[in-house]
Amino acid sequence: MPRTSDLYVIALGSNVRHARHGGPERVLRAAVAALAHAGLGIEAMAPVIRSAPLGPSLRRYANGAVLVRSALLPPAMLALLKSIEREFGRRGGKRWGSRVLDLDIVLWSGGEWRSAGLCVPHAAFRLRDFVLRPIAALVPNWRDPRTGFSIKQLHSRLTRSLRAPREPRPDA
Ligand code: A4P
Ligand code: MG
Repeated sequence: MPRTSDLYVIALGSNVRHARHGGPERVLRAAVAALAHAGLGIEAMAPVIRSAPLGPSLRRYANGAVLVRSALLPPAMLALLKSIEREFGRRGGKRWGSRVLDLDIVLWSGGEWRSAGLCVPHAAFRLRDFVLRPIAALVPNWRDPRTGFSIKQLHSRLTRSLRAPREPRPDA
């Protein structure tokens, strides 16, 4: 059967101003326009959130997510996302360093995909509030093919574990 319309959830992140588009939130909006211009069908966009940086960067991020429709298979989708990151001036650099635009494939309606340099669902998305929060607003009932939990369940489990008081150390 020809693939005519797979769905993808793409996460967007930015913590650097773009000379033309402006601050991180505007970068995300311009990136969604670029995804549409590249031929992806934009089904829905999650509200953009601001989040504290995970990792060495000091600047706060704007994070968001979009649900898109496309006939591309995951490797072709990744190549397209990388070309849009480059269009926005992102250069290969320090892992987790500040970036004008980061586009990650989080979920794909085909389920799981693994090939050189590509892992779908995204390897770390279950542990990141800045990824799960926008996605929970977008596709709360989408099931993670690996764990069977819905996005809403994954997000509330993460929120609970982040809030849970630490166990006292035995020697404390
Ligand atoms: N790759 C493998 N699977 C995927 C996938 N599903 N989607 C490979 C996209 N890429 C995937 O990514 C490195 C390589 O991962 C890609 O070349 C691709 O082959 P990258 O975007 O070039 O580098 P990176 O983003 O620095 O690494 P990584 O591991 O993707 O970092 P993350 O997970 O994107 O984290 N704090 C806040 N608050 N908000 C953020 O958005 N982002 C990061 C980066 C750190 N801290 C943050 C945020
Ligand atoms: Mg990335």
